[in-house]
Amino acid sequence: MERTLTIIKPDSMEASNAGNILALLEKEGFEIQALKRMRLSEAQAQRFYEVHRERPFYDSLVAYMTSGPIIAAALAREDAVPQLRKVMGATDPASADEGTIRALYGSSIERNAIHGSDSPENAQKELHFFFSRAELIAAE
Ligand code: IDP
Ligand code: MG
Repeated sequence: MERTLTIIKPDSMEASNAGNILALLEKEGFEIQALKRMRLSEAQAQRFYEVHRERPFYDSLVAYMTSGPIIAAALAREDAVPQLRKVMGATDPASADEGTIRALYGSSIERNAIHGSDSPENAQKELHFFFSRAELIAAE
Protein backbone atom coordinates (compact mmCIF):
# COMPACT_ATOMS: atom_id res chain seq x y z
CA MET A 1 0.00 0.00 0.00
CA GLU A 2 1.36 3.43 -0.93
CA ARG A 3 1.76 6.14 1.68
CA THR A 4 1.67 9.90 1.41
CA LEU A 5 1.85 12.86 3.75
CA THR A 6 -0.83 15.43 4.36
CA ILE A 7 -0.65 18.52 6.51
CA ILE A 8 -3.83 20.11 7.80
CA LYS A 9 -2.67 23.71 7.53
CA PRO A 10 -3.14 26.52 10.10
CA ASP A 11 -6.17 28.03 8.32
CA SER A 12 -8.03 24.70 8.61
CA MET A 13 -7.10 24.36 12.28
CA GLU A 14 -8.20 27.94 12.97
CA ALA A 15 -11.57 27.28 11.31
CA SER A 16 -12.03 23.94 13.13
CA ASN A 17 -12.10 22.03 9.85
CA ALA A 18 -9.57 19.33 10.84
CA GLY A 19 -12.20 16.75 11.78
CA ASN A 20 -14.20 17.27 8.59
CA ILE A 21 -11.05 17.03 6.45
CA LEU A 22 -9.89 13.80 8.14
CA ALA A 23 -13.41 12.35 7.80
CA LEU A 24 -13.45 13.20 4.08
CA LEU A 25 -10.04 11.55 3.62
CA GLU A 26 -11.23 8.38 5.41
CA LYS A 27 -14.34 8.34 3.21
CA GLU A 28 -12.01 8.51 0.19
CA GLY A 29 -10.32 5.31 1.36
CA PHE A 30 -7.25 6.68 3.12
CA GLU A 31 -6.16 4.96 6.31
CA ILE A 32 -4.72 7.35 8.90
CA GLN A 33 -1.58 5.50 9.94
CA ALA A 34 0.16 8.19 11.99
CA LEU A 35 -1.02 11.56 13.27
CA LYS A 36 0.73 14.46 14.96
CA ARG A 37 -0.43 17.91 16.06
CA MET A 38 2.33 20.48 16.41
CA ARG A 39 3.34 24.05 15.71
CA LEU A 40 6.16 24.34 13.19
CA SER A 41 9.13 26.49 14.11
CA GLU A 42 10.32 29.00 11.52
CA ALA A 43 13.37 26.80 10.82
CA GLN A 44 11.18 23.71 10.32
CA ALA A 45 8.80 25.50 7.93
CA GLN A 46 11.75 26.92 5.99
CA ARG A 47 13.27 23.45 5.69
CA PHE A 48 10.00 21.77 4.70
CA TYR A 49 9.44 24.29 1.89
CA GLU A 50 13.14 24.54 0.92
CA VAL A 51 12.32 23.84 -2.78
CA HIS A 52 10.30 27.07 -2.87
CA ARG A 53 13.04 29.25 -1.30
CA GLU A 54 13.51 31.38 -4.43
CA ARG A 55 9.77 31.88 -5.03
CA PRO A 56 8.27 35.32 -4.25
CA PHE A 57 5.74 33.76 -1.84
CA TYR A 58 8.31 31.86 0.28
CA ASP A 59 8.54 34.24 3.27
CA SER A 60 4.78 34.66 3.39
CA LEU A 61 4.30 30.87 3.13
CA VAL A 62 6.68 30.30 6.06
CA ALA A 63 4.88 32.97 8.13
CA TYR A 64 1.51 31.36 7.37
CA MET A 65 2.67 27.81 8.12
CA THR A 66 4.06 28.92 11.50
CA SER A 67 1.03 31.10 12.38
CA GLY A 68 -0.71 28.32 14.33
CA PRO A 69 -0.79 24.58 14.93
CA ILE A 70 -0.95 22.02 12.13
CA ILE A 71 -1.74 18.32 11.99
CA ALA A 72 0.59 16.06 9.99
CA ALA A 73 -0.73 12.65 8.96
CA ALA A 74 0.64 9.57 7.22
CA LEU A 75 -2.08 8.33 4.86
CA ALA A 76 -2.18 4.93 3.17
CA ARG A 77 -4.21 3.60 0.25
CA GLU A 78 -3.67 2.35 -3.28
CA ASP A 79 -2.05 5.12 -5.36
CA ALA A 80 -2.07 7.32 -2.26
CA VAL A 81 0.07 10.10 -3.78
CA PRO A 82 -1.98 10.82 -6.94
CA GLN A 83 -5.25 10.06 -5.15
CA LEU A 84 -4.51 12.63 -2.42
CA ARG A 85 -3.57 15.23 -5.06
CA LYS A 86 -6.95 14.53 -6.72
CA VAL A 87 -9.08 14.80 -3.57
CA MET A 88 -7.03 17.83 -2.42
CA GLY A 89 -7.68 19.84 -5.62
CA ALA A 90 -5.65 22.51 -7.40
CA THR A 91 -3.28 24.80 -5.47
CA ASP A 92 -5.64 27.76 -5.96
CA PRO A 93 -9.02 26.95 -4.35
CA ALA A 94 -10.68 29.22 -6.94
CA SER A 95 -9.72 26.76 -9.69
CA ALA A 96 -10.02 23.54 -7.64
CA ASP A 97 -12.68 21.06 -8.78
CA GLU A 98 -15.99 21.06 -6.94
CA GLY A 99 -16.02 18.79 -3.89
CA THR A 100 -12.25 18.81 -3.44
CA ILE A 101 -10.83 19.73 -0.03
CA ARG A 102 -9.35 22.97 -1.28
CA ALA A 103 -12.60 23.97 -3.01
CA LEU A 104 -14.51 23.21 0.20
CA TYR A 105 -12.12 24.63 2.79
CA GLY A 106 -9.41 26.74 1.12
CA SER A 107 -9.64 30.52 1.15
CA SER A 108 -6.76 31.66 -1.10
CA ILE A 109 -3.88 30.31 -3.18
CA GLU A 110 -1.76 30.52 -0.01
CA ARG A 111 -4.33 29.56 2.64
CA ASN A 112 -5.42 26.44 0.81
CA ALA A 113 -6.38 24.10 3.67
CA ILE A 114 -4.01 21.15 3.22
CA HIS A 115 -0.71 19.90 1.86
CA GLY A 116 -0.21 16.73 -0.16
CA SER A 117 3.09 15.22 -1.32
CA ASP A 118 3.66 15.54 -5.07
CA SER A 119 5.56 12.28 -5.75
CA PRO A 120 6.27 8.97 -3.98
CA GLU A 121 9.91 10.06 -3.48
CA ASN A 122 8.87 13.33 -1.83
CA ALA A 123 6.22 11.48 0.19
CA GLN A 124 8.95 9.33 1.75
CA LYS A 125 11.08 12.39 2.55
CA GLU A 126 8.11 14.30 3.97
CA LEU A 127 6.87 11.36 6.06
CA HIS A 128 10.31 11.17 7.64
CA PHE A 129 10.29 14.92 8.23
CA PHE A 130 7.37 14.45 10.67
CA PHE A 131 7.55 10.85 11.84
CA SER A 132 10.37 8.68 13.15
CA ARG A 133 11.28 5.42 11.47
CA ALA A 134 9.88 3.61 14.53
CA GLU A 135 6.54 5.45 14.32
CA LEU A 136 6.20 4.59 10.63
CA ILE A 137 7.12 0.93 11.16
CA ALA A 138 4.72 0.64 14.11
CA ALA A 139 1.94 2.09 11.95
CA GLU A 140 2.02 -0.80 9.45
P1 IDP B 1 0.83 22.49 -3.85
O1 IDP B 1 0.61 22.67 -2.36
O2 IDP B 1 -0.46 22.43 -4.61
O3 IDP B 1 1.74 21.32 -4.16
P2 IDP B 1 3.08 24.25 -4.39
O4 IDP B 1 3.34 24.89 -5.72
O5 IDP B 1 3.97 23.11 -3.99
O6 IDP B 1 1.54 23.82 -4.37
O7 IDP B 1 3.17 25.40 -3.29
C1 IDP B 1 3.30 25.09 -1.93
C2 IDP B 1 2.37 26.01 -1.15
O8 IDP B 1 2.78 27.37 -1.31
C3 IDP B 1 0.92 26.02 -1.63
O9 IDP B 1 0.15 24.94 -1.14
C4 IDP B 1 0.42 27.36 -1.11
O10 IDP B 1 0.13 27.32 0.31
C5 IDP B 1 1.65 28.23 -1.34
N1 IDP B 1 1.62 28.90 -2.65
C6 IDP B 1 1.81 28.31 -3.86
N2 IDP B 1 1.72 29.21 -4.87
C7 IDP B 1 1.48 30.40 -4.27
C8 IDP B 1 1.28 31.74 -4.76
O11 IDP B 1 1.32 31.99 -5.98
N3 IDP B 1 1.04 32.71 -3.82
C9 IDP B 1 1.00 32.45 -2.47
N4 IDP B 1 1.19 31.21 -1.98
C10 IDP B 1 1.41 30.20 -2.85
MG1 MG C 1 3.75 21.07 -3.64
